[in-house]
Amino acid sequence: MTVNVSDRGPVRLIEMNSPPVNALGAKLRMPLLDAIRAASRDDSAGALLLLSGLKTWCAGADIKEFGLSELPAPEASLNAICDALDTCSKPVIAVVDGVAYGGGLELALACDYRAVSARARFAFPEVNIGLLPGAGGTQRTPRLVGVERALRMCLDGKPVNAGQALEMGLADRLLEDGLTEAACAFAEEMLAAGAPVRKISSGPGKLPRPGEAAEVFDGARQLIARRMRGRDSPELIVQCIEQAVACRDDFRAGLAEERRRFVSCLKNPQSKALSHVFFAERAAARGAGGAAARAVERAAVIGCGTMGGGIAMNFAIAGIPVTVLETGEEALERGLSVIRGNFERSEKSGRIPPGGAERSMALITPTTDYGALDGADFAVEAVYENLDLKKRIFTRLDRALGSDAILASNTSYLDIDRMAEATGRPGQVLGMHFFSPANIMRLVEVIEGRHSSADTVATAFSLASRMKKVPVWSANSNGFIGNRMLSGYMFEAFELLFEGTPPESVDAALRDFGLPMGPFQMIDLVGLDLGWRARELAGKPLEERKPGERLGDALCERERFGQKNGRGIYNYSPGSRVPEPDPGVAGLIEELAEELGYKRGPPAGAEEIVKRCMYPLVNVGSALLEEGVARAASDIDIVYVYGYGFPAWRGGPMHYAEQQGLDGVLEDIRGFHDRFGARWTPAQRLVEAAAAGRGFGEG
Ligand code: 3H9
Repeated sequence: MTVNVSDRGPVRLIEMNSPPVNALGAKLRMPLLDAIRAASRDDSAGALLLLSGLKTWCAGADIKEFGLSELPAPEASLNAICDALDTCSKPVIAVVDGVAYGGGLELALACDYRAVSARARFAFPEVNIGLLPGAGGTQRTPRLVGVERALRMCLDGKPVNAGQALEMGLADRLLEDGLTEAACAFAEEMLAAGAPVRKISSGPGKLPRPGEAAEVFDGARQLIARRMRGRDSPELIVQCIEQAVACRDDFRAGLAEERRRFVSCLKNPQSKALSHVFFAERAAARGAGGAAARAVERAAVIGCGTMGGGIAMNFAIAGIPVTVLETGEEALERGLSVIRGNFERSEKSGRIPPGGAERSMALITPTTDYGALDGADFAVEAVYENLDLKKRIFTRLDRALGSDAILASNTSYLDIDRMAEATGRPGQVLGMHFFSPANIMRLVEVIEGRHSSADTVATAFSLASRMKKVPVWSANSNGFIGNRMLSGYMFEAFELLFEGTPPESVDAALRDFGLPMGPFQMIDLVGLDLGWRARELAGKPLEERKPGERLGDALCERERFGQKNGRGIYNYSPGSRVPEPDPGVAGLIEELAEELGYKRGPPAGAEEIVKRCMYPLVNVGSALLEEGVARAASDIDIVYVYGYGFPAWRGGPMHYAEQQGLDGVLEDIRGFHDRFGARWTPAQRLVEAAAAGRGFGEG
């Protein structure tokens, strides 16, 4: 039974029971509505309690239903349930234990009172899937907690805890353990006191008069422009709350305005893309298969540079003691002071709780001695990209660590099998590719080598989840998923440059597409000198250097290293990150283009720039599927959204291509093939998917 009904004297208990999270799909909505209506009519029921039999109170509307072509019939909709609660003449108490998100929170708001456990969490995460609260959330919340808080909750989608909910008036009472008993006692107390029904919809509550909150709405719009560029639903959320104010004395009129905008969000491709990302993330996390993960109680990280330090922070944040090894005291001290600074900043900004920086630092033990790593059951190597060095480290780790320990490399492209073969435990070796800054970026590519055992892979997945990362499976192949795709993207961006399109035009077109920054801003941020020094160190012959690398060399030879010294592809005024085009660089590009034999032409338009830079992602992504390097197109989308800043509201490159229509994408790729040659040869997987008139499928 998805809804259980029972009585405690005059109190009617209605318990939702639809695993895993009480999503309000038709199979929960119908019996819930029946139970509420029956209790409303039944004279023996004095008060109603709305509870959950699961650890989640209610995750809101069933997102899967939004993919269906038909919207739920109005008589069985969530709005109908909220309406039934709203018109019930008896006090209804939502007893919230666990999360009440989205439609779940709207359900609670349609009740008269909200009694909560300490585990209660409230949020409107609709914005994360391109929607807005569509069952009265934008109308009831500002009446209950005011416009400013309502805007914040609906726009940031972040949960508020029980204490905050009580403080702001979203919840009325904190219940002790033994929740059902405590809730029944609360209901009886209310009945004895003759507590009234108290519908949020019945008056304006904390709504300001029209015009009074203009500044708050302006502030919200400024926030949207800064942080949510490209997304459509945030502006509609603001409009809904403005309508709540405009229709202050007419709740139903405001509700109708909300409904109209909710339906327009549902039809917007952004909500499909963001829902795709929601489910793709969860599907990717299942990529380990069915093997049981091993316990990880102590960890080791080799290297305390930018990546090693960030990875050590991840272990500490997950509560796992970690020993960090460096070659010398000085490097160790430098690395630790960066970690300390990062933790302190996180604490200051509220990303970790007070005292968290000190607690996390206490979990990190520095060492320069491999002997001190004994006892670690998981080690991550994070030194610079040199296969011989990495192999030597794996051999030393193999000797230093217990025979059960798992050894991972944070390499971004090197061969995991070669490292595995440098140990006596190749089955317990794999790749865990974190993204910089490793303590912030959520993506981790988990690289299964030829020898990696199933439980080794499962352990890496489980560890990534403990670190609150998003793990994605990849086979062991040069550049894995993300960097293999990135190289196609970067190559094309440089081609555009040499053909005559200025860097600022390429960057602007891709920013307008939704990327946080264009490729040339990114190179300046990372630093041109990194690649240059690596090429020089390796003695890479000139004729093997790609055109983009040749430009990097030329810029570095002129001491243009990027943002770090205020001069790269762009110039930067002191203390500014705003790129300013440099005529000298334009001249350098032109000279080099001539030397390399490019035919210069007029600058490409935004549409061509986007296609030239995005379609290599789609084509290489298709090849990765064909080769089995990636298992699912949705995994590729997750890599690009979480690792490379691809706009989530476009769903990732593969989803984007599907939305554009694969046959059209293929036609453009064939056109580029005619113009630019072999690098644009369409991947067979793309040709097949386009011919079949379907998407890339599940893998
Ligand atoms: C809405 O409410 C619109 C209304 O305003 C208006 C309507 C008219 N639907 O995350 P987990 C699945 S929009 C369908 O791994 P956790 C999830 O896919 C909705 N399925 O667990 C997974 O399935 P699987 C607004 C859902 O404990 C399983 O449940 N609400 C939904 O880490 C477990 O999920 C949201 O956006 C759903 N709503 O976290 C809430 N939610 O096992 C989104 C979950 O097959 N959900 N599933 O992979 C969440 O934030 C988290 O899932 C939650 C649990 C915190 C609830």
